[in-house]
Amino acid sequence: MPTRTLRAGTTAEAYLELLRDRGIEYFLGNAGTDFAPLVEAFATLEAEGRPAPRPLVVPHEFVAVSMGHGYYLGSGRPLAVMVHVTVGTGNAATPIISAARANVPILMSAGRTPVTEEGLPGARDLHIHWAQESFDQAAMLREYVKWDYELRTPVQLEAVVDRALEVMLAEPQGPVYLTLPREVLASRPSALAVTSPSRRQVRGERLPDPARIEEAARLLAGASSPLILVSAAGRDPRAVAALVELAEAGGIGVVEADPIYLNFPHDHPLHLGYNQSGATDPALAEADAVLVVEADVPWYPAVQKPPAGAPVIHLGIDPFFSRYPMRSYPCDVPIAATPAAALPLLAEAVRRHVDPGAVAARSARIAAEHRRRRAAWDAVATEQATRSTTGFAWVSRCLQDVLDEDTVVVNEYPLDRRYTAFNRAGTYFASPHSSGLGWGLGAALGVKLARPEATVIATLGDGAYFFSQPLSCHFVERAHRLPILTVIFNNQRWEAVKRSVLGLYPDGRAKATDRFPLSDLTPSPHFEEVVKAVDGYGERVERPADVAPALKRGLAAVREGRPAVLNVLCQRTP
Ligand SMILES: Cc1ncc(C[n+]2csc(CCOP(=O)(O)OP(=O)(O)O)c2C)c(N)n1
Repeated sequence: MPTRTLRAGTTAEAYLELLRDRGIEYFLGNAGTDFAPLVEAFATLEAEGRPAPRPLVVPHEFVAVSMGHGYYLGSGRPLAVMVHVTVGTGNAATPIISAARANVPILMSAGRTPVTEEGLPGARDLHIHWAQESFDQAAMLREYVKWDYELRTPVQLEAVVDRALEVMLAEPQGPVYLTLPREVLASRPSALAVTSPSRRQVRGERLPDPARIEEAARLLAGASSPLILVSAAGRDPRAVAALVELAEAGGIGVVEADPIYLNFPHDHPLHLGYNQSGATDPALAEADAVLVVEADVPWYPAVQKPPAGAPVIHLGIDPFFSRYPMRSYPCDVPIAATPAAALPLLAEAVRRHVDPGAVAARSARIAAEHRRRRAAWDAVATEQATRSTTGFAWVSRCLQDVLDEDTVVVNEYPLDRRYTAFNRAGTYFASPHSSGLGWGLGAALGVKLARPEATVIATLGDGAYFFSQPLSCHFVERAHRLPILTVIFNNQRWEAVKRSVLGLYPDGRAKATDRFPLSDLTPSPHFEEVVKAVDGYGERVERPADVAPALKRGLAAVREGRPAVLNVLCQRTP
């Protein structure tokens, strides 16, 4: 069995060397006094030319964890994040919730205040070391991580690191949390022998139950208006091609339900669009068999449900969303499997059962509806081009016009997919449905870290920009050479809050008086100035005609290596 000896001047050195051995390329840190052994270890490993993950300083924990999230989306590889004891963990909690709900693995770690009050190297020597101790530090994250543990002795190092990686990479994936007490990191073990490469492999697809594939195929093939609803299958780029194969095999229309990835090419004639919160969709009303693929909320039961007689099939790695406390969607046929593995099998079974004539007729009917919907969306975007106030649809359409093969968009929700066509897997990422605002900018930086050659654009509201720790993000852009274009859809309010009031109180006092306290963000800051603090490019954009040229200027700045921000004053409905 191949082994490697880690020289291990300290446990911290051994830890970093082991992480690199296990494929962790980046270590994003928001440091404190608990990091002293790690800072020393990084310096030692660098001076001695020994392997270690690349350390990147990130000035806010929210950004560091969001970057870890984006890095995984962009590369399919996890990285390590480390924060300062209890207080750093508190700041990291929201993006950890996002990673958990999106099944994104992150090796999340934090120091522990020294346990000993004297006597050991690393023992307490500051007032914080008493007040920062907690009875159960991991409790802050426990509901949202798959595993938590504390490294108690260097003897355990290999076992603990491999356990962390094994659990976070096993499906359904998710973040794990490892605490690292200062005395343990500072301890000086003798050399540690570790197995290398690791013998704790987690590779492998989850294959579906063949009986369920057969059952689902018969239902889809025998229906006259089958429908696919998909939200997150595109996390695995292979699933996009597999979904196309299935849709074509059965002549099945596809609606992306609050998609957080590109799941199905926008221009494909079987693409029927996007479910809109609060709106009904005739495609769902007419469906007589529904396949839900990786969608936690395929429809809003209070607004519209599939017809009572339509059988519902759920396909996904955990089609029951077992970690959600409550969720009651009917499920007649469960298919618990890796979508990229299950969808081709389902396509093949559908082909066996379906009448090719019916497929052709259905496909033609859906393609006509696809064209009709597309034309209506185009009309909305074009009409906004000549308004005096800029509309969200028009900004989205202008963005479409600057997309090229190498552009990736990270959307913290204002970009409307109806007006921006994404057609290739891995070119679009949106915020997880837990919606911990502030995720988008950090996630976009993570995508840029994963794909340095890509042009990365972050789209977010003025509300989300506030939440994103913007100066930390812009610092990271410059310090770590990760320039991206940030487009702020600035409607000068939290419109989601206002809309929820209108939804709940359609005839209420707030509407009648046009007063929506606690949702107004005026006077709106000169957001475009913030990025100038890191020598970036900022521009305020007011008129529809200025959007496209501003996007080109912003992208030109990014290509020169400068972070760029466009503060676009616009309204959802101009
Ligand atoms: C951390 C966090 N705090 C508060 C909220 C509640 N919230 C949801 S949407 C929203 C408004 C976001 O404003 P903006 O990004 O400008 O988008 P808009 O709704 O105006 O389109 C708020 C405050 C949240 N989702 N996350």
